[in-house]
Amino acid sequence: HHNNLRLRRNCIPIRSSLSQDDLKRLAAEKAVSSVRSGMVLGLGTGSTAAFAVAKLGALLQSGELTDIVGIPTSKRTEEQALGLGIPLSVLDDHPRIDLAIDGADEVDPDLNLVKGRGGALLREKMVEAASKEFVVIVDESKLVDGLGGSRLAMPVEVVQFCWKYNLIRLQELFKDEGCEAKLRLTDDGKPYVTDNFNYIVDLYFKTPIKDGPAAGKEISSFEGVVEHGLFLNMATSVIIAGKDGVSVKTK
Ligand code: ABF
Repeated sequence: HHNNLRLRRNCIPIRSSLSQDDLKRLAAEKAVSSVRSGMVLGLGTGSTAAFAVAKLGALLQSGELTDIVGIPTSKRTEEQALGLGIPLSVLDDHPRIDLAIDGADEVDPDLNLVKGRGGALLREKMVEAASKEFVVIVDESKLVDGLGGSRLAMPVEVVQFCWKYNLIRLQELFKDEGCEAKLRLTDDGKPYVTDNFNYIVDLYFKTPIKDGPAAGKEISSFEGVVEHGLFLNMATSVIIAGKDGVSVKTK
């Protein structure tokens, strides 16, 4: 009986047995394969980026890569990288980054992104804007026709002071898109606090955002808004892992 089971399992084609985590790892490792010794690297946040950081750590450990400096985009990533012995620094000391690798929540056909469901949008945007190359790694579930189209959160980081005032203004700004704005909470019902000690207002759209650049500008113009999750015109390429293989889209 036992043998039979094993036999059957071996017969399943590898492709169909790939889990979402396998896909994230495939995309991550493809991105890391373009890292060269001596590079300054932006290290992303989230479960997909964590696979990239893990692979980087392994390549440093085996000596296949040397002389790498990582610029983490969150405290979480900093901890992971420190645990793997990856040398770290900050933008202040490395204002020019060679390559940043990070995940995303949504990718549209023009490689514009929604990011920040993981809460690290501000540091991610600063680091990725400072990178010569910004490679996004996703499994195919992140692809959308229009930003906001996944019906999942589009985050806006706001200062704690009068956060509700900004929540109402944001909801009003996107009333044509049927926007519902909510303060992000932790599992125990307290406001989620970012690495920069701010709150996050999550925007949920009924229809995709019509004009991304205009929306980004308007959100940023609100006093007390620190950053938003629209990453427009920033990705230089997107690596997409799907059941049928890994593909690369470049601008
Ligand atoms: C970061 O991690 C964020 O910008 C994005 O919100 C999230 C994606 O996480 P995961 O890879 O776990 O889906 O890239």
